[in-house]
Amino acid sequence: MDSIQDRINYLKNLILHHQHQYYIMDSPEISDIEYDQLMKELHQLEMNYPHFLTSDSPTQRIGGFALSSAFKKVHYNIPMLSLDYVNNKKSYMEFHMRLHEKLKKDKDITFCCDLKVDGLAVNLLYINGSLSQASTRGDGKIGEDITSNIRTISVIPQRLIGHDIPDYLEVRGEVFMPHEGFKKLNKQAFRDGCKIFANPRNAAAGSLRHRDPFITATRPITFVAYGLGLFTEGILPRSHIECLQYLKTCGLPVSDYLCLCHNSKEVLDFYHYIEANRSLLGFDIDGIVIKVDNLDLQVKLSSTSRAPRWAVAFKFPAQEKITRVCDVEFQISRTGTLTPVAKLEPILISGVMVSSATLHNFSEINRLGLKIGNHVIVRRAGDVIPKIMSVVQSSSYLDMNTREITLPMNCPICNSRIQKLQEEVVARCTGGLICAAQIVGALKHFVSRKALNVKGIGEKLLAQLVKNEYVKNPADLFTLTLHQLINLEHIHLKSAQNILDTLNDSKYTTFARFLYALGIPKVGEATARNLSDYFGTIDRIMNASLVTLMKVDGVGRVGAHNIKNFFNEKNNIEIISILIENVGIYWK
Ligand code: I6G
Repeated sequence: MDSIQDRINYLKNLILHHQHQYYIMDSPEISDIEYDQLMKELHQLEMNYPHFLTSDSPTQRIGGFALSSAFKKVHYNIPMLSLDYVNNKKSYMEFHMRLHEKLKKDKDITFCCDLKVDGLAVNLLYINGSLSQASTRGDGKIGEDITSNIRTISVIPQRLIGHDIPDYLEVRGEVFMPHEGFKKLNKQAFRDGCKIFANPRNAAAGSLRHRDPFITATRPITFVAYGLGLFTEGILPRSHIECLQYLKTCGLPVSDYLCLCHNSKEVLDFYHYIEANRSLLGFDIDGIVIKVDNLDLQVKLSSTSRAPRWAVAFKFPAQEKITRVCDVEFQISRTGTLTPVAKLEPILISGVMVSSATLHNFSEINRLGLKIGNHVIVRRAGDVIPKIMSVVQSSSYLDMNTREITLPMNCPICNSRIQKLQEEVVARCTGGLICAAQIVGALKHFVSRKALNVKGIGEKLLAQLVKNEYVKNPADLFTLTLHQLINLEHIHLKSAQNILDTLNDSKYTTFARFLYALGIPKVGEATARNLSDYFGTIDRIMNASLVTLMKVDGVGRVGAHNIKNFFNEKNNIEIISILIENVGIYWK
């Protein structure tokens, strides 16, 4: 077995490698959670075995930044610190009590709370009101000069507005990419065959530290100021909130979500409010930041070499966790499409036990390169259905006994054949008329105005009929009895009789309506009419080749396959023959 020191050295080297990939190459090989887990393990080992802790350990760096030789270095007189963080109420209350003890204050302390935007900290230097240099946080003492790139961000003023602007003013804030821009950027990158960014923070980092500012200019990044660095006299704010209000008057963007809280209860209320509404913000945050508002008190509390003692980040529970895919099942939607669903080893994500995640369709499985048995990163954000983000690449997770995911040949619900055409992303169950998963949708379509036009039968009634097992396919509608109908909720004798009468009337229809009513995918009303005109009888359509079907106006390759597969399914043929021969549906 490796010694503790070997493991520490291994982790240090591995973390340095991943830092290089992330910060210098802009090409991360592992996800943020995997990286955090390596850091956590190293941190834990160094805490348990402090004699192995060295000053060059990645855990001792602010923000864990590596510096690239591509950018000029910038030295900070006032370091760009990190923030300590808490991730539960108990730890937050400890921070709160610590402040009261240190300040020997029984009375309430005012806090200025803000969002912890998931971006990159930067320093903007204004000399005589003009933007003269911009730099990354780097290791906190030395950052990288990214002035040309920062000048492309339109919300950052090149000149500050107003009077009494200090000759020398450092503004600190966060560069980030809102969701909308991120989605557009990745969509375009996909079309162009370029690199897809893993998340908005990665995209913002890649954009901000791009060697070509013309590329940065095309990227949807923005900025919000969160505080001041070094400044010469001119302004004399007494509180943090006044600093931010002042920056706003100078033309700099500051947070729209600042909140002054006067005690721990108000801070916790703000935390819960933001957590509940974070999905509406339009950009990623990973918590809130709580700062002592009074600047004199900040000075009294001072900072460590890493972080201010007067502030803390209160992080939200992680929305992403690692777990294992035990199996993949296929669900049939109301329209017959197959959705692969990953069955997971249950895992608690932001307070909810997650045991399955959608995989959307087969190309998603291919995109992820997913196999049963893989460890994956699962994301659960707000009320959105849990989603698999990626397969874990880290060698710390050994995936034994993995298995390819294969499309079933037959529908798990009705056993009809599954169709997957090359040109379609989705696979479909071909048992449209009998499949229990599709039946309410199929019946709704069957009775709709442009199909058999049975008035008085809506979705709610159909759902009741299916639930009571009175109806399993469209032919069963015509065997309904008055007794069955009045047994249902909200159906009185008169409306029950009306339903039976209209069902009876609907038996006389047109061939085109009947074809349309079958609900064959891609056979809409107009195509059904064309098929009816071209073939005239159902037997001729059933026996037509793909080539002949494609001669009909509106029938392409996919449509022709759908028709062929529909009529190849014996369950469908059986229902059609019952409808025509037993029920007595007819047309002239
Ligand atoms: O990285 C940060 C993000 C947001 C911060 C920060 C912040 O306030 C909203 N505030 C400070 C004081 C520091 N980092 C050091």
